[in-house]
Amino acid sequence: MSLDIVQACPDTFCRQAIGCNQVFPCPPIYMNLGDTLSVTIINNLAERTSVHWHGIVQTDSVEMDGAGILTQCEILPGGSFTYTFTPPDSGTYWYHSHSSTQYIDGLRGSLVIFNPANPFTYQYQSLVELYDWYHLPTSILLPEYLASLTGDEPVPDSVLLNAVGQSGCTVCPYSEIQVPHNSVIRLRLVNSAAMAIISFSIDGFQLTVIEVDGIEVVPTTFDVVRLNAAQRYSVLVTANKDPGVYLMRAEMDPTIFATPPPVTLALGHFVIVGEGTVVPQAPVITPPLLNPIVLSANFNIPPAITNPNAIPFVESPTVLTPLVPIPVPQRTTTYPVVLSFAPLLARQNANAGFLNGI
Ligand SMILES: [Cu+2]
Repeated sequence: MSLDIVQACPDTFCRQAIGCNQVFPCPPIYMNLGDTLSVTIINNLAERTSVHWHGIVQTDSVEMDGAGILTQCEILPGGSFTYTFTPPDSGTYWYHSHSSTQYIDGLRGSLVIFNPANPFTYQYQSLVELYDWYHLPTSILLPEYLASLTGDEPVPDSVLLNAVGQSGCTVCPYSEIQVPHNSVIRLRLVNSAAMAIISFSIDGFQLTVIEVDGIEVVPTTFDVVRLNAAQRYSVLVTANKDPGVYLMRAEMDPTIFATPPPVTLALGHFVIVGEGTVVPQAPVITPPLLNPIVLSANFNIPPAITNPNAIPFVESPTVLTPLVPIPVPQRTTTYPVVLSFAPLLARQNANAGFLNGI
């Protein structure tokens, strides 16, 4: 797979971006559990690179993890490197540059590992790739960010749903997923954003979560699934409404940015196709839900610690349960580990802190 600078206009604004094999966006990779993945990266960029396989357990193949500088020397401009590994788990993953800010410029894609013993029932599947999109390249954004005194991260210009968004357009493009009437489709949601928290929903349909970051879970139904950057969920959707066009929504949470992004919503078309029926072109208008059931990762902030000898371990409660629970290993040996944390400080706008004084 070659890495190339290409023209990209995913939300109708055109800019230079990183593509793969001369194409933006970079392609998804599909494989079966048990297969060996072998990808040769040919670096046609003018800078060093590396490609990380996000979420893949690399127990016996650490040198293939793709964390530039940490697990390998970066791939020089004009150079190449072959990643070869056999993932131990099925599920929905993604790959991205692990060098500088290249993935925000486009070096990202999805990695799907099919489970031959799939326990769920569905007839179709599709990826739903979600990420924030910047109209300026990070070669401009990063120096600006590091030079600013506010520490505010760059604000994205729009959000993309399967590499299509709507920004300042009157005739806008929409991504499309087609599904036959009355069938069940598995949507593999991937948030490969730089920063954005993105909520996904389909007007008038419920989403039944069956996978979280490669772990199959007991099917649980929601109206909206909210993904933090790098999270993945698989959801089942039953196409049991009349053939027609329904709206998929990818909505960025504007509150994490210093100023709200100019565009926070990307729409896509979820098209139910009936045999012998002509699908109406206009999207079906569905009234918004008053109390949508939202799945959201829960980040609990531990209570203030007053007794240094009694540090509470706070687990995040979750409404999801693994399909095959893996018991916590029995404790056989106790290793005391002392960790001390010093407050964060701003250094060249990179958030920094001290762990055990380092
Ligand atoms: Cu990653």
